Parts: sequence; C-alpha cells; structure tokens
Amino acid sequence: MISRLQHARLAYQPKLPAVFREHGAGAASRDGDVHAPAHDGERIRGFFPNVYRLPMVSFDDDVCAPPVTQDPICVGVIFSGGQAPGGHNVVAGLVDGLKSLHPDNRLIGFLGGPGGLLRNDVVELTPEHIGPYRNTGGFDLIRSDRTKLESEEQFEAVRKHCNARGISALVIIGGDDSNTNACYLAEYFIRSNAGIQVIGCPKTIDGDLKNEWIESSFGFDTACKVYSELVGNIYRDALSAGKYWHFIRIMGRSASHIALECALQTHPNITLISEEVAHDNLTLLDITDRIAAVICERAAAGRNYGLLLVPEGLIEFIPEMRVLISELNDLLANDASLQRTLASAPDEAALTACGLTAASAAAYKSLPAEIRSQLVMDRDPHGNVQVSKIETEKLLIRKVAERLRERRAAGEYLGAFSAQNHFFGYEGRCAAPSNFDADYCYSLGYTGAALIGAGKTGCIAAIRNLHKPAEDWQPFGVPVTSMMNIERRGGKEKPVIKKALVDLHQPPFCELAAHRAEWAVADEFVSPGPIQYFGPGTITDLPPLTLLLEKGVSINGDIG
Ligand code: FBP
Repeated sequence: MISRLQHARLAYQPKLPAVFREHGAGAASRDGDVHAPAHDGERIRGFFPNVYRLPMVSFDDDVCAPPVTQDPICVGVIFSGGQAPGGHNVVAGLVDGLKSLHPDNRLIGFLGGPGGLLRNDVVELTPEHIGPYRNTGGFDLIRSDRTKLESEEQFEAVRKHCNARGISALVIIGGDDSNTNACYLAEYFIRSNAGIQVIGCPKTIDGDLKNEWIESSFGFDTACKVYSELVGNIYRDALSAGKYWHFIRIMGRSASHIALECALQTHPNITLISEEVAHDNLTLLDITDRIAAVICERAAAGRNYGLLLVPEGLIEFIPEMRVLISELNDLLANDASLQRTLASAPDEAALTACGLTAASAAAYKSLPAEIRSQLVMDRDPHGNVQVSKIETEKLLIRKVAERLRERRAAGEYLGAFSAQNHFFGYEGRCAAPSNFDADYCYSLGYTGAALIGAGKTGCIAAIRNLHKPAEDWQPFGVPVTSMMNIERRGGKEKPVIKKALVDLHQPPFCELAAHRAEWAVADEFVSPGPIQYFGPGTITDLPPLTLLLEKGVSINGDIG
C-alpha cells in the first residue's frame, strides 16, 4: 500500500544533466588531468600501485561514443552504511543508464549491504522491480549494513561471487570509509586480474564526504530539510507558549554540517559548532557560560524561551572530554572489566586508581551519572565510545541550569528556565528525497553507468555545478586516491578519504557568525515548512544553503 503522495511522486521524472539527456550514458568520455593527493602521494601510491594517478573522467556534450564493450554486461550494486534519502534513485539512474548503453544489460542488487556481498545474497533489479521505489526514501529495495570490506579474504570472496555471476562491475553506494574500501577492492581486482570494475557513489546525510571535487554527498539536502522543518515547528511552539527552551541535538557524527545547514535555514537563538569549540578550545564550562549568558539576556527582554542546536558529535570536540574519551577508550581496550568499576567509582582517587589522569578523573566525576554510564557502557564493536549515543543535549541542560542558579544567586538572572530535549536523526534519514536529491541521485546513478560503459574503475561518480539547474550539471568521475590522505586507524597508518569538517573560514560558517548575535536575542527565526514536491521551482528545487554559499550565491535575495 502506498501513500497518495508516493503515488504522485512515482510519476516524477528526475532531471538529468544535458549531456545524458541527449546521449544517454553512452556520452563520450574524456580523460582529464591527473590529480595527486595533496599530501603523502608516494605513500598512497605504495598502497594503490594500479589505481593511483588515474585521470579525471568527464563526459562530452557533443559526441555519443560506443561503450567499451558492445556485449551486454551484468553489474552489481550495494548500499553501504547508514541510510540517506535518494538511494533508490541512484539505483534507478543506474539501471536506466545501463539500459541506455545496451537493452540487455543487467543489474544485480546484493541484499543487506557489504554483508550481503559476502553472503552472495542477491536479487535481480529490473526496471519493473525498481518502478515502485522511484523517488522514495530509504534503502529497503536492497537494504544496507555496516560490514567493513577490508580484508583480502573478503575481497577474494567478493571476486568469486561476482565472477561466478558474470558481474563485471560493482557499484558501491557509501560514505567516506565505504568508498575508501571500494578503492582497495578496485586495486585488488586489478591485481588479481578479476575483470571487475569498481565505481563508488557519495552517500551520507552527514555531508562530510565533500571536497574539491565532490560538492555534496546525497541525502544531506533532504535530511537537513526535514530537520529544519521540525526545528521551525518547535521554534514556533516555543514562541507560542513562551515557556520552554528547546535543546535539540542533530545527527551528523563528528562534522557539524547538518547543524550549520539547519541553523542557516531556521536562525535558532544558539547554534553550537563543534569545529569552533575545538578551534577556540572551549571547555564545557565556557560553553555552558555562553549559553547561560544568552538565556539571561533573553529573560531580561521577557523571553524565557528559545532554541539551541547541538551537533551530534559535540562532546568529542570539547577539549577535556576529548582527552577523557581517549583515555577511557585506551583503558577499556586493555581491560573491559573496568567498565563497571569506572561506572560506579565513588571518587576521583578511585578513578585515578583505574588509570585515568587526575584531570580526566575530575572531568568524569563532574558529569551526571547517566552520561558517565553512556561514556563507559555503550561501546562500538571496536571498543570505542559511541558518541552518537551520548545525550549531550541533556548534559547541556543540566550544566546550564547550574550556571543559571549561580547567576540567580548573584542577582544576575530573574527569569524562569524550563527545558525540553530532542534528538533528530532517524526522522530524516529515510525521508522521500527532495527534488534536489531525487535529481542528483538519479544523475549519480546515470554517471555510474556511464563510467562503467567507459571502462573506468577506482573512481567515484560525481557532479559539478550543483548550484545551477540540473541541465547545466557536469557529471564526471573522480579517482578515489586523489581524495586520500594518511590517517592513523586502529593503531596503523592507512590511506583514507579525508573527512570534511566545517571550515571556519568558508562562507557557510561566516554567514552564521555574521548573524548569530542578532538571532540570539531577537526572534528572527524562520520556519521553512515541509519539503515541497510540487509548485514553483524556486521552492521545490532549492539546493542546500551551505552549497549555495560555498558557490558564492547569496541566500538572502528577494523571495517575493
Ligand atoms: P553514514 O555515515 O553511514 O552515512 O551514517 C550516518 C549516520 O546517520 C550518522 O549521522 C549517525 O551518527 C549514524 O549514521 C548512526 O548510525 P546507526 O543508526 O547505524 O547507529
């Protein structure tokens, strides 16, 4: 059973870049420049002798070239990692693009992400099968998981399964880690003469898979629009009732891109940006003092309500918490039995006896019991603390209330503070894609097909000019190694795609910094409302504001 909206959206034909509209995925490809990674090039080459220094690949507007092979091919596809709106349209674009290359080309979906690839669990994805999933959210067509493909045994299992099924290309739709691992797989396939191309596709709501070549990961736009709608609704409630401060934590892992985009969309009274907290070395006390100052100022103006946005990963960026988390990770990695002792340690002496430094013992002891327990009890499979599960919004409420009590005692605060906490994450990850994501994802799928047709491997499908109308978008392929740097992971140095954090010198953050003082005290909020799928293109097709700002486009123009 599908909703009326879903039914209407099935008829939406996503827009494609002009080059694909005219020539299908068989548009002629052109090899461009070779871009070495910014740092550690020679070390990265050592890991990827075959896929290092591949050229950029663009698609030509003027010519339609025959694909490398005239015979029908069979392609495999997986989703990897967390859900992001628009994934189904990547698959739709992929199947349509492949069919435009050859009507007998086939697409095989591996069920349940990389885990399904290892289990060899498949379904054939025909246009008929995909039909009802077009323009829908979620990954339920073939599902996903977080299995990491990183060992030679796993690569060999994938090779065997693909070779046995006649699969000559694999499309991996994932975030930075999944695309890094896709690159290892591409290298392995060349080394083992497997005859299998590997193409990546940039997915994640977090927006942290972006760089010189990738302007945005898909799903970011829709997720931010959903959260911004909710933030706008809550602000309006706060304004109507006049009695609550809403502390809202928003997904996004380490990077604060989602919080920043939602802030630009809604103008909250306070937005914390983790990258700024780290840059300015702000302690928990500094942060809560600043929040309390805004609350006092608003109270003095008769406004005992407001809204604060907290990025999911904030706690890791607060200097004393970062040290504490790292010490806890090391201690528990060596001795998991310390979990209970740490959770119930009566005083700082007992904590230092467990191995914490005096400063970390004091920081730990200052936290509320639930947060202490979340820090030591919730561990990921690698034994690290799961920062996404730490309820930082509740921690801030507790600490801000303490600051306000102190200010009241000093006669500086006469207001009333009552807070509500929220966490937005899963509400946005599977939303029906905005037009931007529907078009972008479909075009990415098509680009994947074109790269396969052109015989490429070890690269990610990407699109330039996303701030322009879709017909002016420029699809291309970017070699994964050109985005890599060397990082320490699991105690070893490893080439990985560099994660993008919020850049404090770039226009999106500068826009927030320029306006936040006025948003703090006045009620300058904006309620963007739900995503619109029908209506004028100025409303339905708007890309993320951060993307527009990064492209030098003003977001404060006349809206009629
Ligand atoms: P990806 O990085 O895999 O795209 O996942 C994004 C995300 O939604 C993060 O924002 C969040 O921290 C995480 O997934 C939560 O994942 P899970 O539901 O598996 O715990």
